[in-house]
Amino acid sequence: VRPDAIVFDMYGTVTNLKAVSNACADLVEDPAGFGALWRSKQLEYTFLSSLMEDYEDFWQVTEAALHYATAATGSRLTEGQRSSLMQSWLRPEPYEDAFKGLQEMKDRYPLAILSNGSRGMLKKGLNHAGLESFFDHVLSVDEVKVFKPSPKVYGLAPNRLGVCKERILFVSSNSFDVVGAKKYGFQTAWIRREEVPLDPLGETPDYVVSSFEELALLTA
Ligand code: LAC
Repeated sequence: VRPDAIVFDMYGTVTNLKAVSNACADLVEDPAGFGALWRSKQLEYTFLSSLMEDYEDFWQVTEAALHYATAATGSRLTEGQRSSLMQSWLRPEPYEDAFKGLQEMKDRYPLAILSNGSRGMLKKGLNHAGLESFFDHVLSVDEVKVFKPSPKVYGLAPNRLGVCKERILFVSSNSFDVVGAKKYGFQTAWIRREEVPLDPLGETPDYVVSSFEELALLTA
């Protein structure tokens, strides 16, 4: 596979959510359940916000989802604790294989991030993860005020990179994201970080890989 550029999803793909899990572990009774509910509501609210055409950025959506998860689980959190849970989103860590794979791919391709994250979250997050220098472009949905999987979001990449969509390989661990990216017209690779099935919607991804090292080999 030899695309002209590779574009990556951020959360759960390049960086993990360990800081979020750790923050939950310190503050709530059932951290795994709480964390999963928080993440799923966060994504649900992105979809709702897009459908209602009433954009609130990823930080606001994440905060709303945290309020929901807190209320639904009957957790008691002080304002300070809530804030420390939110701050954990600004401390993403790179997956180990992502760091290695990106190092190899960086020499061969222009690389970009295309994420639901707000500009501020992405800037702080990539800086914290030590990944800033890997990416030629960091594209946030903030620019189009709608979330993935809107084609308007994916359309940011060809525009900014100056590469036509068919020549871009888009990589995400989030099933809905690869489905949307494929529908838009990218080549797609699903990085299967968890034992979950693919959403049976739309077309299947062009490639399924288990790590960034495998992805680096595939694009060598
Ligand atoms: C992102 C979410 C989907 O980074 O993880 O866009």
